[in-house]
Amino acid sequence: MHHVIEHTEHHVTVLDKLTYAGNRASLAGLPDARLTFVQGDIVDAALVDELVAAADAVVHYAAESHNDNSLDEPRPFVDTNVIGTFTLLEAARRHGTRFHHISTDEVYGDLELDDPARFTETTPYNPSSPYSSTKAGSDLLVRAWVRSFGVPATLSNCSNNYGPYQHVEKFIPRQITNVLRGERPKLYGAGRNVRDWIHADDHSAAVLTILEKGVIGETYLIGADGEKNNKEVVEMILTALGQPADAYDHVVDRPGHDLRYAIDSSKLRTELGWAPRFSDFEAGLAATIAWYRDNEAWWAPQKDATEARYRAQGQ
Ligand code: TDX
Repeated sequence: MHHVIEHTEHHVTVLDKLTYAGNRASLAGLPDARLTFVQGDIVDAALVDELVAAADAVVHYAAESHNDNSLDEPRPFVDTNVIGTFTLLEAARRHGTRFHHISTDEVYGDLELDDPARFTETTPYNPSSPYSSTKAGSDLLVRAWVRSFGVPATLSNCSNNYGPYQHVEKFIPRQITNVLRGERPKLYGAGRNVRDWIHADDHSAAVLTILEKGVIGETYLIGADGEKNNKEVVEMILTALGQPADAYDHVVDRPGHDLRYAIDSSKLRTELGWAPRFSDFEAGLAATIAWYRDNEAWWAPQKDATEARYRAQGQ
């Protein structure tokens, strides 16, 4: 959103349900003339139809996205991620609207820690969690709507995002805000799991590139060669905030916890000419820490409820 407003002339209509994860304050400061905000649900077919009828393109970011929540209560994931995507696709089909579907590398399952392989666009789907299985299902719906109905859609599957405005349930902002509040970071299991980190601005730039230059029906993997294990990341956060690098707790592991994700984004780089701007993870992390330090009013209202939910799960 911020990226599109800053880098294009487009008018943007945001459709957001404002669940626990939504925050109207994330749009504060953006120019009113460029932005329309609609509170609503992507499974509301009448509302979706009205909005899609008036749009040149739909970029479908809306999802229930947190694995831990999907293990606790899967139903909203099926409703929003599967039925919601279906509802948007049907509207795009009726109006012939350009559609871009945002998805995740988790649809490919996980890799062994010592496997040199990375995910590519041809890796077989093998999702592990209720969350990733609903995202995999939504991807397949998009592919079928391209093939069967000619919906002009592209897809992208991105690795783990970090940066400003990320809900404090996610790994990096949870640990930053814990330390800022004098709490110890919480590492699931031994902390050896590897995630492939990309700055959210790089993800946004990639999506815009695909929207402008992507080939209809194609999938593009988005990643910035940012593999790190969780223990390394926690140690970097603690060090950056002036704490001993080992001042964290190990907590109960996530059931079915995917070991490693890693993206090969060659197709996007060579065919569409995209490249990440945040290649220095430590610098991007430092800027993210500074943002959370300066924006406590944005995250404080979410923090207690998030930690209460984690405590109930022993995490
Ligand atoms: O407190 C924590 N401690 C911890 O060790 C939390 C919240 C997480 N973790 C671990 C679990 C993962 O190995 O950190 C890693 C990252 O966890 P999440 O932030 O929950 O992300 P992940 O499960 O990898 O999924 C994220 O990236 C892919 C997003 O939530 C998904 O929506 C996206 O599709």
